Amino acid sequence: MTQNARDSRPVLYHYWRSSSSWRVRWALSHKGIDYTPVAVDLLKGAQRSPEHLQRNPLGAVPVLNIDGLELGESMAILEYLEETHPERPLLPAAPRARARVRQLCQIIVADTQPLQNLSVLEHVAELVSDPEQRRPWAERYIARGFDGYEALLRRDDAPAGPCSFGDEVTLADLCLVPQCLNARRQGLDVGRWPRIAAIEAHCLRTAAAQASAPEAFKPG
Ligand SMILES: N[C@@H](CCC(=O)N[C@@H](CS)C(=O)NCC(=O)O)C(=O)O
Repeated sequence: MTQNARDSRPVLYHYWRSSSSWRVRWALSHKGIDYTPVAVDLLKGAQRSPEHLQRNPLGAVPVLNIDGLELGESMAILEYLEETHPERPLLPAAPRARARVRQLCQIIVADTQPLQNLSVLEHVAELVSDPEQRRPWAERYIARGFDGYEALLRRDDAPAGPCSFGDEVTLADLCLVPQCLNARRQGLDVGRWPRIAAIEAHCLRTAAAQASAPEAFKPG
């Protein structure tokens, strides 16, 4: 890697309303890392362009170009930022606590969001033509994920505090709050999960959440 590549400002390929992109924008804002956002218009299929497939063969955002590394998968990006910019940590210090935060992240990142992302819903629409019949698909998987997340928050060993894991914002919140927006877009009432709704309200009052929120990147 050349020194120039290491020194240059990171470039984030993202889409304003993508929850996976918001996770990364939020981490960059939280850690005070200056970056250049480049929009990839998912509604126009720009994620499947040869140019973007070169960046990420899965045809998805986000992709962060940082330190000469072109990195896809939001969790890989978040962990890289955490390791290279440990200031304002987004993971607690103790291994047991870190493991719990990562478990919460995976409920959203692995077991909820992928089941209701754009390409999956487009495919479901090809298979089921009636919108009323296919609507429960996304609802079902988001509700399943939120039920599990809320149950973990209610366990006796969960630390008290306004965030998913105690008092400080962690990677778990960066995964959860954007998924709340997805839930509403799919017609769910997030109030069904009172702890999740309270965490969302708390986090949305932070400067980094607001600076990275979809509305701040909405085109035109
Ligand atoms: N596991 C990936 C998921 C990325 C993902 O699903 N991105 C969505 C936007 S939130 C996307 O690019 N969808 C494009 C498509 O489905 O065609 C990550 O965490 O980065």
